[in-house]
Amino acid sequence: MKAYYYDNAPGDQREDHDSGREVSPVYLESLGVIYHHLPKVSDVDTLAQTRGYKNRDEITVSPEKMGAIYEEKVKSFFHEHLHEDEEIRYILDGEGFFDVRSENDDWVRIRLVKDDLIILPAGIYHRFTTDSKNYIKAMRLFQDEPKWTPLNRGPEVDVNPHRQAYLQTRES
Ligand code: KMT
Ligand code: NI
Repeated sequence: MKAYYYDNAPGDQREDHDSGREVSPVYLESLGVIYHHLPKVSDVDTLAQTRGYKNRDEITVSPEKMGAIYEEKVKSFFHEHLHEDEEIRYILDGEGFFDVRSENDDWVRIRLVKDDLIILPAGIYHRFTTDSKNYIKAMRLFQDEPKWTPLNRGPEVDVNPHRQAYLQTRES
């Protein structure tokens, strides 16, 4: 894992876009974003159990797996959105970027590689992309009835109760 401010330069979303300003795991925690490096899947099982996660699946995001829809999918993952539940991703292979909004509404880019696990809190605005290698395999963990609908950023979603609850937690 490496986290840094996104440079906002034009160019493909899959490039590094590293501004050179690093972001620490402690700062990520202040945003409610939790990171673990877990080489043992049994540790993922424990974390899932502790947080009440009962289901999981695996997704491979690559042109080989997705074919013609790959480019479209990558673009759709990159639309800024939030969820009403937390989002847990465990990287099984390859690498990719999760971008999350900082307190000042800047993008913080989190580069995840194999064995990295990230927990994004409900209500945080974020987006995802593969990197220039165009390959990531990830485990997605689900609670009982997750509401996975991505809610795209906009005036209505800004006042969503889960968004408001997130902002309150972040302030405290
Ligand atoms: C997400 O939440 O955008 C995804 O699930 C993308 C694929 S998982 C690395
Ligand atoms: Ni998401």
